[in-house]
Amino acid sequence: MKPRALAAIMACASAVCLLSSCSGGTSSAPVQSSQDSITIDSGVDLNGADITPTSVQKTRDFDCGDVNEDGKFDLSDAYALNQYLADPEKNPLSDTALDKADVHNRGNGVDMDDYNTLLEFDANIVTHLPVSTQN
Ligand SMILES: [Ca+2]
Ligand SMILES: [Ca+2]
Repeated sequence: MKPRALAAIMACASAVCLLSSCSGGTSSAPVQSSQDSITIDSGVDLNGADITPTSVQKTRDFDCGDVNEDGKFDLSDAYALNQYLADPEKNPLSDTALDKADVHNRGNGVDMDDYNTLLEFDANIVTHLPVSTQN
């Protein structure tokens, strides 16, 4: 097992060496395969984050998260809450909107946690609103 693992590391290391040392080299095949494995390694997380959202089923209790009260949830709701948090006097929200904006630990009012939760819901990191971190 160990020699095999070591061989894999050596192969990987030499591939990296090839990559870094062969700018202008004539053999493109080894570089090609190295780039492929690097792409896969670094792309799994990125792709996972990007691909997962399209297949995620998101749910909301009542009209939770619809801060701008247009009947649906999107990034503009997070924006509306952001504007309110930045300057409540200049960008007031109705009591109903504030209730819908309280998506994180409902009942504790609106703060940056609610805003972040809206962003996470939009990005499919959170799949259900509201969110509670209290037991
Ligand atoms: Ca909305
Ligand atoms: Ca809250």
